[in-house]
Amino acid sequence: MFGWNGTFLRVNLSRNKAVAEAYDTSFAFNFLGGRGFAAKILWDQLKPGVDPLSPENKLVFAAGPLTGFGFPNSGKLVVAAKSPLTGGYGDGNIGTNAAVQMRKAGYDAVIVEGKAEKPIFLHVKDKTAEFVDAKDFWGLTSFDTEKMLKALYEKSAGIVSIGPAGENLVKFATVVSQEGRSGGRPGMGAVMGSKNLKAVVFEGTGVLSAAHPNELKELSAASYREVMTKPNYTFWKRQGTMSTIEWSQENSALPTYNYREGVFDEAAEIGGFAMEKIKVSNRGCPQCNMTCGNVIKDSDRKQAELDYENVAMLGSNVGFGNLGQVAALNRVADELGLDTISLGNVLGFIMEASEKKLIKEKISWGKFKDTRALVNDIAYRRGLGSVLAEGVRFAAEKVGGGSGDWAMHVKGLEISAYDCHAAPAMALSYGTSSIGAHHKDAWIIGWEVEHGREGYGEEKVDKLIEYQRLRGGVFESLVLCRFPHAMLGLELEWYPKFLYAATGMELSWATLNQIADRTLNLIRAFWVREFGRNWTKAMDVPPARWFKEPLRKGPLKGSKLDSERYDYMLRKYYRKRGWDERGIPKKGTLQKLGMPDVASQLDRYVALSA
Ligand code: PTT
Ligand code: SF4
Repeated sequence: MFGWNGTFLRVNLSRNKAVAEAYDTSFAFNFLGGRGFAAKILWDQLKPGVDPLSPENKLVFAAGPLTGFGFPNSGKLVVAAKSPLTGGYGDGNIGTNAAVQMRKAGYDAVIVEGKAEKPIFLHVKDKTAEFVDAKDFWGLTSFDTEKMLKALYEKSAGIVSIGPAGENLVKFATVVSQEGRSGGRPGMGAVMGSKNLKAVVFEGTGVLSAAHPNELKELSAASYREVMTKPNYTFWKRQGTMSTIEWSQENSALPTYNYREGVFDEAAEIGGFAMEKIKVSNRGCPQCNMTCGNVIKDSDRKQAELDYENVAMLGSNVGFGNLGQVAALNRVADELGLDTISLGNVLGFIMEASEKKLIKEKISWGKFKDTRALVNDIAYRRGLGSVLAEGVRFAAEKVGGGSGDWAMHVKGLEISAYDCHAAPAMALSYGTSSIGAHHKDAWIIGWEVEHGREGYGEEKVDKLIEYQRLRGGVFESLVLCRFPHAMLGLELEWYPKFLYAATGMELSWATLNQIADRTLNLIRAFWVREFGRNWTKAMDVPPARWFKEPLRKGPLKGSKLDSERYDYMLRKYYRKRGWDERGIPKKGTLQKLGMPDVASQLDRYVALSA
């Protein structure tokens, strides 16, 4: 095989054993890499119903067939497992040199199973894997862990680690790398913590083998140049994702006060232009010339990085109009290894609960010291922090008083930073995303704002499916950052050329889309297998707040979602996907995608429709 190494590393922490395993070409051709590999491994190798925080869960680090070849924006790694937050399939996509080093060490994926007897870190160097005592690391922040490991190994080593939140099994703990890349929103950091695995250090000295090395070199150089010619390139380097604050404000989509509103009075103070005034440098993932991490000095005079989601969730959604303070909360979350999106949600939720006097504690909007203390309490599971550490769905069950209506999640994963009172297609995107409410599979709100917000028609469903295939399927399985295409308009025709140069395979977009559908259907099958008879269509519906409480401010004042029309759109979506009225893939759909084995297994759990 060219492009793919054809090898996984299986690491059993209970037995201190690491074994290289070859996989066959059909696995590679059917699932590509990244999310595709992770979904297939978890489907095949996890017993249904395992406790996500038990040794039986498996944590998968998976790269793609282009990782390590030096194509634009290819320094990313998928980290996946059964999620302790949702109980379904979970993954995230981190920019990290660990991806490149893992591939150069000879592995396309590492499957971690079991549980170490005491805290360790794993050192993978080419063909060797070492299990190293991590007692001096346990308790450290992710930043300090990486610094200490950097001092022990080569500068080029790629490192992923967890902070105290992962150690303490906070359900939305992430895996962190390079002081500011953080991924695995649905608790991938907690799964790592449950295995007593503090960090993984990858060092690879191998050379990846490409089908057409000369063409690959030329393509790589040409595509980096092409990215730089795009009209929005200079502005992107100035603001990265931060200009979305102004965009969301203009379009009443900026989550504000726990998604009660879509506009924030102090949006200008936390927007892209305000950020530019205090920006000190750019930071980003490896192999990228778009470096979109905006580094500023935060209110503690420490360096922190700002992206849109973080600022919206720790800014407007919790009532903060001071960018330095937002950045400090963001940095603390990175150090502790907490997902900022879920964090902004649980904080917004508890501030609203306090305002409504549903809890005895006084936790007010926009109070920096109190909020920072609460963030630490979450990571260390102290007092109220321990309740919030379980996620917003659990917190609402505890708080009661009808708070479930404004616990902003889908399937247990907290909603990312787009208010959907007036965005039905985006609401459906959250409703049907592979991991719970996240925007990575389909950021359709941009298209929706351009083409009309009010409709619930078929064209929105078609567009959503197109986006999910491209982003949630192809980009997640190639494990390439979607931003060159999605934000700067790098043409899609580049990608099959990259694949041809690396693997020698000529894959059309029709084939890539079919691979995407296979992966997305397998993920849906995973969810259904986990929930069995408890699986319901209601799991694809966003929270009641967007249906019941209209926006009270801004240009779209009075807007809310219509539940009957949402249901109509959801049913259309199911039909187009080849799923039945419960949202479960039909037997024929799975068979057509080459997965008759999945169909017969799933049939035993929920009786599939033909
Ligand atoms: C992603 C999610 C996002 S999406 C953001 S900001 W965004 C938040 N970032 C966090 C952070 O930072 N620290 C923290 N403690 N928690 C955080 N939670 C949130 O996590 C990320 C970029 C961004 S910035 C986006 S949109 C794009 N996402 C991609 C994706 O999902 N797939 C893909 N193929 N390409 C992507 N490119 C962009 O990558 P998750 P990162 Mg993150 C500090 O990981 O779990 O997928 O959640 O990975 O390296 O930081 O890059 O406005
Ligand atoms: Fe990473 Fe941003 Fe570059 Fe994408 S554009 S690879 S998120 S730095």
